[in-house]
Amino acid sequence: MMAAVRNPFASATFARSAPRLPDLPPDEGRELAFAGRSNAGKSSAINALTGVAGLARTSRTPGRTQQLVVFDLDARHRLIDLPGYGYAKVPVAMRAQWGQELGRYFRERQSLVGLVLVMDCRHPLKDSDWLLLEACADRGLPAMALLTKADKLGRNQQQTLLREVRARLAEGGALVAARLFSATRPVALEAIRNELGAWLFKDVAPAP
Ligand SMILES: Nc1nc2c(ncn2[C@@H]2O[C@H](COP(=O)(O)OP(=O)(O)O)[C@@H](O)[C@H]2O)c(=O)[nH]1
Ligand SMILES: [Mg+2]
Repeated sequence: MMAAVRNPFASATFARSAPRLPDLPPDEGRELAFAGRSNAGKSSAINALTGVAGLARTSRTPGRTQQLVVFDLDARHRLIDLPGYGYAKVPVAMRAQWGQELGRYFRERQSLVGLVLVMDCRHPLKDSDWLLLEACADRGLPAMALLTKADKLGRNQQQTLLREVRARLAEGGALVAARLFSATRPVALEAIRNELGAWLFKDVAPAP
């Protein structure tokens, strides 16, 4: 009999909201960051991956709360929900400040082991997404592009999109795995969990 497959993220609990970088937990242990444009489906992806309904707050209207949200898996492993970017209604000064904070987070955070870049599959790889991928590449950190809301596309469209995104990533020289994802109709959820779990709990390079 096959052993039941354990979800490496099932133990996630809300730990804290951090308005600024100094409010994060001490830079020890290992953490995986989730980033993406506002409304891309970041919170929904965290809920689907952890299997903890309502863990990360989802919303129909892009929020203005620009905070880092920390979810603990155990004393040494965390998920970080980074503030969404690209939301026009956030005041320009605030956006600029957050851009700098995010940049600093990616440059300096030692416990960061990888990025999950959540993108609405209908609007992939915008400029701000590339900035984050470049920040990861600069440090040799692995990233996974989650092309979410895949349920909005037909099967053929999904495969075409995946091929296009992979080609663009390869062209950009990025060390990035691209996966289709849907929070409402989970596809390959277990494989994605295991892949990300390996980054967080082991020290392995991502598959292309
Ligand atoms: N159809 C569909 N809707 C989704 C999916 N993921 C998120 N959404 C919806 O997209 C909106 C924004 O999602 P949310 O997770 O709050 O995005 P965030 O701002 O990136 O955290 C919400 O109305 C979600 O219900 C998905 O995979 N499929
Ligand atoms: Mg969110």
